[in-house]
Amino acid sequence: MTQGRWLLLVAIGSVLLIGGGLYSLTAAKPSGTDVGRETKMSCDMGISAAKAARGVTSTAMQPQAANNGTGQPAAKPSRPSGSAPEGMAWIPGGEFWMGADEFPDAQPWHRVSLDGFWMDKTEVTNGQFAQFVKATKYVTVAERAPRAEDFPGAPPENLVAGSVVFSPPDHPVKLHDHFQWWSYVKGANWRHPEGPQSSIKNRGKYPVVHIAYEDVLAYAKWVGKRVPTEAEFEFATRGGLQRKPYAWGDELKPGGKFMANTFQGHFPDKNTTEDRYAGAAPVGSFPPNNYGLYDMAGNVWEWTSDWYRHDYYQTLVTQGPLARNPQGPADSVDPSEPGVKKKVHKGGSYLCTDQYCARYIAGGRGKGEPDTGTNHLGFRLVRPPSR
Ligand SMILES: [Ca+2]
Repeated sequence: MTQGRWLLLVAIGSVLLIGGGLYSLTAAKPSGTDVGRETKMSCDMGISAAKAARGVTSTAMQPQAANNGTGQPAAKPSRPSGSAPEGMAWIPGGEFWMGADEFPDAQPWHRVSLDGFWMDKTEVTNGQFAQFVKATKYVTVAERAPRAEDFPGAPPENLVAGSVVFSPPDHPVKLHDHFQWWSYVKGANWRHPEGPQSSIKNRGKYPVVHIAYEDVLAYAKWVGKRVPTEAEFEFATRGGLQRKPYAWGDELKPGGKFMANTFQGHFPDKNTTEDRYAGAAPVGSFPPNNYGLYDMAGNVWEWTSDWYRHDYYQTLVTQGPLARNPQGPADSVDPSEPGVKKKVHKGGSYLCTDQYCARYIAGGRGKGEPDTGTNHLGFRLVRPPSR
């Protein structure tokens, strides 16, 4: 078990509201959400503040040129013959610029070369996950009661199955304390995304949420696919565009059109839902990118297989001008929560706004503990070509 889930369950000051089945963690230590844990990162202040805080790292470490000095060709981009696996798109591989101007942990920009792969066109849906559970009787992490021996010091009343749910205040709040809008809800899991009273009835086409990393691995094994690396996810997001801020180009809303499910209004208290969705949307509700992939930006965050280190890109550029099929660092470091191991999340969610998070930007990076799902985190998978 990771320290973060332990922190969540032993948090002094947790309040159990039996009637609502709600654990308020207002006075708790950081835990449980990828957005929430980012309060010490400048990128969480919104785009303008993030750019202002970018400082000295952005220009000094830029690689000099594409594919400079390697003398080796890029990965072969040819599409395998035969029909595509159901629901998957061919991502041709090749070289691209990876990074972002807006976030210190996404710098410097660096060149990456990838082999081609198949990728799910959409986030994995409730309907797809239900098939897996029906076939295997799998029980997700959020559905299991935490064991006392895994969480020494946790009050017994806190050892209940549940997950982290966005529970916004009804008034404006300062953005430094994410427990003002995140709560640990007893009985929240993929079948009950907002808690025991909610369900996924008529939400078969919505992305499955409250999925921990081991749940992703179990589904992947069953379906014969694997989790994308961070580089694969970002390459696929960009759809062949080079160094653009968004998966579709230069503007967040070209011609006034919403291209992704994000948050409009005043975060977190007033969601004006100009893009029609306050929460998750059915997969494929917004236009696909150049590779035919939907919701690579927004809707729900998605797991990748990489461990998160804030300085990983800085390390990569010291190892050569071109990173080939990078798999992420060997360990995890997040300065905002030292000692807590996290995986990289990509794509941002329906809660990302230019006031906070903003990681629907193609090079943005999120992060979260492997044992922690939320109601704005899901996944999709990839498959190498069969040769
Ligand atoms: Ca997504």
